[in-house]
Amino acid sequence: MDKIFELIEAETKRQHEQVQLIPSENFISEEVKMALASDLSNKYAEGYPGKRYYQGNKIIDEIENLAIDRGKKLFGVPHLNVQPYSGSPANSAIQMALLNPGDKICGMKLSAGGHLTHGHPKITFSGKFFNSVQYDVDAEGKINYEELAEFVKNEKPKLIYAGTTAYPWIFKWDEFRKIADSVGAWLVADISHIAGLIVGGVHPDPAPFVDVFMSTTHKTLRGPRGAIIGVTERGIERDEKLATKIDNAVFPGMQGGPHMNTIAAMAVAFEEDGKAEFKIYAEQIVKNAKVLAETLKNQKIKVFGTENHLMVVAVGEGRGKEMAEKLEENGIIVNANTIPHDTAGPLKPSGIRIGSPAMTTRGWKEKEFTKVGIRIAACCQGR
Ligand code: DSN
Repeated sequence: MDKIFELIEAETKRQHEQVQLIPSENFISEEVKMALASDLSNKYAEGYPGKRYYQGNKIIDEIENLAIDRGKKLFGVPHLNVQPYSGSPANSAIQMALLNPGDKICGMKLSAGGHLTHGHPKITFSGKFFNSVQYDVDAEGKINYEELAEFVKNEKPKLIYAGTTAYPWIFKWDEFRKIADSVGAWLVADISHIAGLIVGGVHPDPAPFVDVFMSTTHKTLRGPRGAIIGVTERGIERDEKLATKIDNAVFPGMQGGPHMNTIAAMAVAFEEDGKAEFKIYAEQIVKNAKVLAETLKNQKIKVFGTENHLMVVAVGEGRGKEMAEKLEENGIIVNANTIPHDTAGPLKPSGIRIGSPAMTTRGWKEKEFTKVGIRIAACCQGR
């Protein structure tokens, strides 16, 4: 056997033998996997359905239209682009569509749980080409909406991100809307982490409040690695050309040929995400995360969260990486993460981030999450 297949087999075994608690990871269905490994990978299809630059795309058009229709229904939006290769390219395309170089962009600080592509200064596309201002969270890791309103009124950004990678609380979309309206800013939701919770009905839906949203499709949505950009009714009311601007920014603005195997796999996942079983899955994700957080708190561990699928756990100043490695030795996979107002900095963070989506897919319930919580606490406390 080619060495690469031996390695793939070894990785599959690792994924199933260890406890996977990285909140952004999940397990895809066999059907999603079949679409990903299909001959669609062979086809070039630059352009959009009905407007391709290459011949031989009639079936491809049907596939992309099916993915779009299923996604639009799932998220209740009038326009959806399914071509972004992943979350960072999707955010870059949104910024290209809505901003000019040097415009002011506002996102949550990375150390507070925000994402690199939401204006992290200096080293990212969004922080280098735009004038970035960043908001923080309070001592409990929550957004203070009054302070954010003041901050935005002073800074007057052109685009505001509501979205995070390590935020364990429910977003107040209506507050974000009021704040964006106070300065006439575009409001963009990055729902990459919580999209599955939204379509599963356990987190409020941003669509009535934001202009645009984006999401990766491989986290709580349990689809392939890829991303979508949705344009809402509100966004189109504000600018009737918004959908075209977004599409043009994705292709030809940022990308070339779409990955049609990924788009077909998204269509499969969207069908799965619309089923009644998926709602039960989404509810169980939140129940499991809550039980895990409570178990850790009962062991006198400082936990930020949780109202969703993840929590950030303080493990001692600068000791996040060391603790993540120790947990790995015990078969538990998490990632080191900054805690709110971390004094040790992002390269030596003081926390770990833990999430429930993957093990919930594997059938774990409260009993298993309580047990693993006790094990994690013992590791953190050197027992
Ligand atoms: N890497 C993703 C996560 O783990 O949350 C965000 O891009």
